[in-house]
Amino acid sequence: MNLSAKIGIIMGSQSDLNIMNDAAAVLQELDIAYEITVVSAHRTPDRLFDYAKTASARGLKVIIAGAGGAAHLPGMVASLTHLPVIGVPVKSSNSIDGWDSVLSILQMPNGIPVATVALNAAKNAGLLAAQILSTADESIAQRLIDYKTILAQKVEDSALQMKQ
Ligand code: RP5
Repeated sequence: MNLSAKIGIIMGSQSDLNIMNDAAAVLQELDIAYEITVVSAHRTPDRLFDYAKTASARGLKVIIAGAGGAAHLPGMVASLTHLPVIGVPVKSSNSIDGWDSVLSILQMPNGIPVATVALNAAKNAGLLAAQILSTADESIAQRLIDYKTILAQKVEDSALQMKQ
């Protein structure tokens, strides 16, 4: 456990790690402390309860939860904490083109929101989590501004190349 972690990244299975690593990578790039682990809603419900119930007291500010199939992990975590939860629908091997994961995470009933990113879009989940933290942290805000400046510069560079 990383006690200074501000963002918790969890996933339903180790098979989601390949996708969820994109969230970790962008947080590393932005120099934001995170913790990452596996918590299965249906295989380890007690672990899920413990993780979500202790998250805020452990210093986490945002939770990113990725899962595939009947992907109830993000919604269940959101039901157990007041922290913002970002859901990453993962296209698992038995999926119906990922729609199972997308709709399971996206279609939360009123009262328990999960901010859902696109299929397999763990990188955007990491960025969104950083943006939430940036509302109370000027240095993270500045790093996000720099990140976006670099993105824009890459487009300008490619436009220039096409012109030549
Ligand atoms: C979900 O089922 C996981 O989030 C994963 O995306 C999918 C398949 O899990 P494994 O059978 O590979 O463990 O619980």
